[in-house]
Order: sequence, then structure tokens, then C-alpha cells
Amino acid sequence: MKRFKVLFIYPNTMMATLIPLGLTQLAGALKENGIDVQLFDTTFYKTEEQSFEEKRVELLQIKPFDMSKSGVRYKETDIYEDLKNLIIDYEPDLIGITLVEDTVDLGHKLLNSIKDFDIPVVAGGVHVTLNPEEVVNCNEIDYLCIGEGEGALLDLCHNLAEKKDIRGIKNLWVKCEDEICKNDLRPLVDLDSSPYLDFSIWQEKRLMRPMYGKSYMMLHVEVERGCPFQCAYCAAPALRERYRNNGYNHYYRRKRYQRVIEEIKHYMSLYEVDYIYFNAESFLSFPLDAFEEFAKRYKKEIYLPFWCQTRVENITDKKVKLLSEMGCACMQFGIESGNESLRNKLLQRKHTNKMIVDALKIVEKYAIPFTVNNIIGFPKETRDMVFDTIDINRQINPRTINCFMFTPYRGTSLHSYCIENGLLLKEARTSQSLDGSPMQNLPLTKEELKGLQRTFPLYCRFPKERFKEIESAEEFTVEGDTNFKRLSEEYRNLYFN
Ligand code: B12
Ligand code: SF4
Repeated sequence: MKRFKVLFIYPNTMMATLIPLGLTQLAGALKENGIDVQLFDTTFYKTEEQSFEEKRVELLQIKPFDMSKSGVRYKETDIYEDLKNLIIDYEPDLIGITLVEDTVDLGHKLLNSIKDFDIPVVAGGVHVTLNPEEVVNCNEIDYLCIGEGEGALLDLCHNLAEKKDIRGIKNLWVKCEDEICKNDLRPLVDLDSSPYLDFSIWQEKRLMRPMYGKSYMMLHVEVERGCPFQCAYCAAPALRERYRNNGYNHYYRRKRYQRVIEEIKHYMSLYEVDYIYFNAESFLSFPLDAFEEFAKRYKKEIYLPFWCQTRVENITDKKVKLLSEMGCACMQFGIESGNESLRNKLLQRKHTNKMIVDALKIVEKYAIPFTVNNIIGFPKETRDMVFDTIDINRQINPRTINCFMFTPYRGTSLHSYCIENGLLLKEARTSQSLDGSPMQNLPLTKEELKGLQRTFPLYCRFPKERFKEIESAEEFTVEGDTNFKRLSEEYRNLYFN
């Protein structure tokens, strides 16, 4: 019997090199069940004027790098022609697209360009799960996957292959002749028994990731799904809520550490892995005894450099010591705002500045480099409040400092807040946290925010006596730009060499 064929489409931020777990996981689940999968990945097409990483270089967030050293170049062919040709060659039975809000427009354009093929399209991903009423209006999409896709996609493929009824498949919204069948959610996936990720759908060079000027074969390993915290700007609480409303109260799950070790060893048997990225919102939320066991086995059986992120609440001397013994090469923390009141009340991140500083001092003590994420442009945020964020960054010693613009995603509680308070137009679509603020009626103008964003790392690192000079580099004038260029060169020499 002819194998059922699925073509995945990954509309991505241009040249953003990390791999999405969702599609990689779904490919594993489909292939284990005899279904063929191919992927159309837009990452290397010139879909934007400037790449996300190039913008980050300009904003002094990352060290300049040359992707061509790892064989990565922009494709010169036409993205839409290439997609069409792939469909003609591969003849898929089903097309599956994954969507986050930033990539919805590109996703729609791609689907529109292939609508004449008359191949059914299923869409999934966090944007679809949190905004089904909007996505369902897209004519090119036939089925929506709400929540986890492993079981639903498999059932869809089987039923389509066997020409069975698809209207009642759990987790799917199915457009029927005169109605939309909105099915309930099925139980959550057991992460300890789910199939391994299938990285083979990606070109090998897509698995390469630049880090501090070098390029690594970096594989992602999912350690937990979801997050127990409540941050008002993030999709994680909204996803948890979506499941809770359907009677499933344990959306946030961790894998057993034994499974994580087995999984990494499996990937190491297939690839020359030289870096691991642990996909966990708060890697250190392992109970201490389990983490000790995990650390012992990781050190003995794997000992690859790795990158992880965690919340400051989970930092203890003991756990960070274990991380350093395991060879942790980099950690990432969200500071988001250094203004305690804004962070506690608006963002629902309930820790003190002292907790942040103390936790990061422990990380520094064990010489683990760390990156911090900051966000500016929140509702009610004044210039002084931005300087509270700068101030907390000055008390720690991060390897790199990111400053993103607040972009409220649909489906999150801060998105609703912004609409209700006239801070965001209902139809405004978020596109990237480096392209200016999508908000209105903020205490700071869009221009002021952009100026603060580009000078943010300078304020965080240079002596306070130079603040006047940095302030002049906030201006988007000939003089301001010249000053910014000069200060940027000095910054790169000092911190990126
Ligand atoms: C890891 C991660 C990344 C990774 C992988 C991205 C990805 N697309 O998976 C990297 C680092 C590349 C990344 C990049 C970006 N990310 Co990100 N990321 C996450 C994070 C922390 C976890 C996602 C994850 O791996 N979940 C586990 C997997 C298994 O779940 P999943 O991806 O949702 O997939 C399941 C289902 O959704 C479904 N599904 C997914 N796709 C499909 C497709 C089909 C056909 C079907 C049937 C089902 C299906 O089945 C999957 C398996 O169950 C989330 C936060 C969160 N908790 O969700 C943010 C998050 C997804 N990221 C976000 C953003 C904004 C971005 C960027 C735009 C950042 C930037 N400025 O560049 C880019 C966009 C890149 C892109 N094209 O997706 C936002 C999206 C907001 C929104 N509402 O749209 C989130 C939700 C964080 C937030 N701010 O709330 N991110
Ligand atoms: S800790 Fe991170 S993943 Fe969890 S809710 Fe907050 S921002 Fe989202």
C-alpha cells in the first residue's frame, strides 16, 4: 500500500537557527507509525530585509558572526516556486503548517501560493491553539489542531488514508460543509513514552547554531512541557488554562531524568552532537535528589556542553555546583523588568530584585556564563522604570544582555489588558520583538523606546559618568547615529573579544 505522505511547512523568522520541537516531535510520531514526512523550511530564504540575528548584532546583543563559515547562505531561488516544485515532486497527501503569531503572515502567503493544489491543510502551534476563532477564517486551512498534535495528527493521517470520517477527531477543529466541528481535547501526551524527536527532517546545516562567534551542532532535548508560572505576557499559562478548562490539570509535565539521558544517547548515536539545548522553561525545577542522579549520569555518560534556562527561584548553590560539574556552558534568565512593582503586579513575576541578584551571583561564583533577557515598552513603564532594569543589569555580570520590545501576544492576559486599555489596536499583529513597539499611548514614545533599546547594553556596562554621552546616542539623528556607532565599536572591543 502507498505510504501516506505529509509535508510540513515551517515558516520561520529569517536565519533564526534554532529548531522547533513541535514539528520535530510530530515527525518522530508519524514516522514511527509508517507515515512519510518531508519538510519545507523557510529559514534560509530572504523573506525579510534584515535577519533577527543581524538586528541583534546591531543592538549589541550578540557577537558578530559569519554563518557562511558553517556553510549557511541565503537561498537564491524563489521561495514560492520552490514550495510548488517540492509539492509536485513529493505529492503529499496532507500539508501541516506550524504557526506562531510572528510567522502567521508568511504562513498565509505560503499557503495561498499553493492553494490550487487542492491538498488538505492542517495548522497547529501555539498561535492556532490560543486563537482558533481567528485562524479558522483562513480559507487555505482545513483543519486546526488545538493543543498537542501527536495523537490528533496521527488519527487524521490514518483516517484520511483509509477514507474514514475525520469530523470527530479529538484536538481538531474540522471545517465541514456547513459547520465547524470543534472537538474536545484528548488526554495529555505521556512525555516518558513519546517517540524520540526526528531531526532527520532538517538539513544537517540547520542543526548548526552560532554561539559566541563559533558554530556548533546543537540538538534540542525536551525536558519538560509547559511551565508552572504565571507570567502575564507569556503563552505558557494560557496553554495550561486551555487544558484546565477541558478537565486536564497537569499540562506542566517533566520527563523522568532517565528518559532524558536515554534520549540524548540516542541522538548522539545518530549525530556528531557537540552541544545540547535543554528545552525547559525552568531546567532546575528538578527535585534535588533526582537532579543529583541526573547530574551524575550526565557527567559520566554524556558530558557535552549545554545551554539551559531557569527561573531564579530554582537557583541554589548545590544545584548550580552540579550544573558546573556537568559542564554547563551557558544559562539564560529572564529579568524582564527591574522595577519590582511593575514586575510583580503587571507581569505577575513574584520575586524581588534581591533574589535575582543573589541567584545570579551564585551562577557567577561557579563561572557559568549567563545571558539575561530584558523587556522594555510595557504599559505604564516610564524612563525611570527602564533605568531600574538597567540598574539591576549593572549589579550582575552577564555575558550577553538582550533587550526586547514588549510585544503582547494574542491569547495572553497582557494582550487582553492592552486592548481593554486602548494600548493596542485589536487588529495589530505582533511581528518580532526587535522591530519597534506595536503599542500606543505609552509613557514613552516609539522613538524613545527604540533609542533606549539600542543603547541598553551601553547603559548596563559603561560607567555612569558616560550616561550623558550614551543619551546622545539614543537620538536617531546624524549626530546620534555617529555617537552610537562609535560607542558600539568600543563596546564590541571590550565585551565581544
Ligand atoms: C522552544 C521555543 C522556541 C524555539 C522553537 C520555536 C517553535 N516554533 O517551536 C525557538 C527558539 C526556535 C523559538 C523561536 C521563536 N519563538 Co519561541 N518559544 C519556545 C517555547 C519556550 C517552547 C515551545 C515548545 O517547544 N513547546 C513544546 C512543543 C512540543 O510544543 P509546540 O511547539 O506547541 O507543538 C505542539 C503543538 O502546538 C502542536 N503543533 C505545533 N505545530 C503543529 C503543526 C501541526 C501541523 C500540527 C497538527 C500540530 C502542531 O503539536 C506539537 C506537539 O504536541 C515557547 C513557550 C511555550 N511554553 O510554548 C515559545 C514561544 C512559542 N515562542 C514565541 C515566539 C514569539 C518566538 C519567536 C517569534 C521569537 C523571535 N522573536 O524570533 C521565534 C519564532 C520562530 C518560529 N518560527 O516559531 C512565542 C509565540 C507567541 C505566540 N502566541 O505566537 C512563545 C509562545 C513564547 C511567548 N512569548 O509566549 N521559540
Ligand atoms: S517562567 Fe517563562 S515560560 Fe513560565 S510563564 Fe514565565 S515567561 Fe512563561
